[in-house]
Amino acid sequence: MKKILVTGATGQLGSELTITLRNRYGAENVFAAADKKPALNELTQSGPYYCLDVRDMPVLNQIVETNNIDTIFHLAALLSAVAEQQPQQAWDVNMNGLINVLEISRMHQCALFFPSSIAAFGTETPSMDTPQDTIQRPTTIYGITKVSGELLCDYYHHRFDVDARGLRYPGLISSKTKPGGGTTDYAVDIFYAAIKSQHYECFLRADTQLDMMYMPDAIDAAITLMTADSTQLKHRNAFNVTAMNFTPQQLAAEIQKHIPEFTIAYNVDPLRQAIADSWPRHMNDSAAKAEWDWQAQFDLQAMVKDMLEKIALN
Ligand code: VAH
Repeated sequence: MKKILVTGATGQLGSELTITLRNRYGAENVFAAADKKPALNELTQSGPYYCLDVRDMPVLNQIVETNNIDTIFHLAALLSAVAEQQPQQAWDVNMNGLINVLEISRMHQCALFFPSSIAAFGTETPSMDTPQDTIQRPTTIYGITKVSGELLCDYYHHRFDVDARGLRYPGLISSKTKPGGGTTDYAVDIFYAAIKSQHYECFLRADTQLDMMYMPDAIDAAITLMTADSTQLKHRNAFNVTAMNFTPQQLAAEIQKHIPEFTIAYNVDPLRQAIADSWPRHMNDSAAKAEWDWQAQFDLQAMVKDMLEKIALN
């Protein structure tokens, strides 16, 4: 990877991935792009930044051609809950954006990273120890764009030899950029509430068990996959990866070990509860471990400690 483009660079994953890539590959070699100009911050001040709507093929092509981009981390997408409120827009951004990036990757021989999700599975998928290869009939528009994206990326690899690789991420937890419009956002919001008011009103049921991952592991997984020996990859789009598994009740109990006065209440959002209930409880990520040595570093205890320390400093 020499010249890298990150789309959706102002998002929860994109903002931290861009900074990490700039630290590793040189700020001048990592081009951040997002659909609107954010406030001047570490992202826009630490390296090149473009305003880009990924549906705008001529602008996307011009950015890739001008800068000799050889690797694209395509993160621009509407997340599950916000997508469910505007399914046509979600299909337009998530799928027309992806087909544009795949076409650009084909024309300019770029390697491509595509973030899929546990959302790519549905209620007929085995919910515990969810296999790498299994039935995928998601019931959300976000999940439909993710499984369609996986199939498109595999197609472009087999048909046009595009070096497309992807991960099925669980919920991501980060201290720098809040997520926008996801079903797992509670697992980030709860930390800010715990520090600010020692109380959090959770929009998912107390017993909603989901796979989760701390941002440093999510970034490490993306970069390790994209730099892995492609001859070792039996799967490509997209590897199951997970790091921990908990319910809101279990997360609250871990926070209470640090903030004893912290309390949680539950005000279930039917839309986001229905989305979460359609996802598996725990994925099997043995294929990622076998094919490119995936190994998470943060478990629930380590993540909670680090999150509280980092947010307290913000
Ligand atoms: C969402 N954070 O909630 C994303 C993610 C597994 C969840 O894809 O939509």
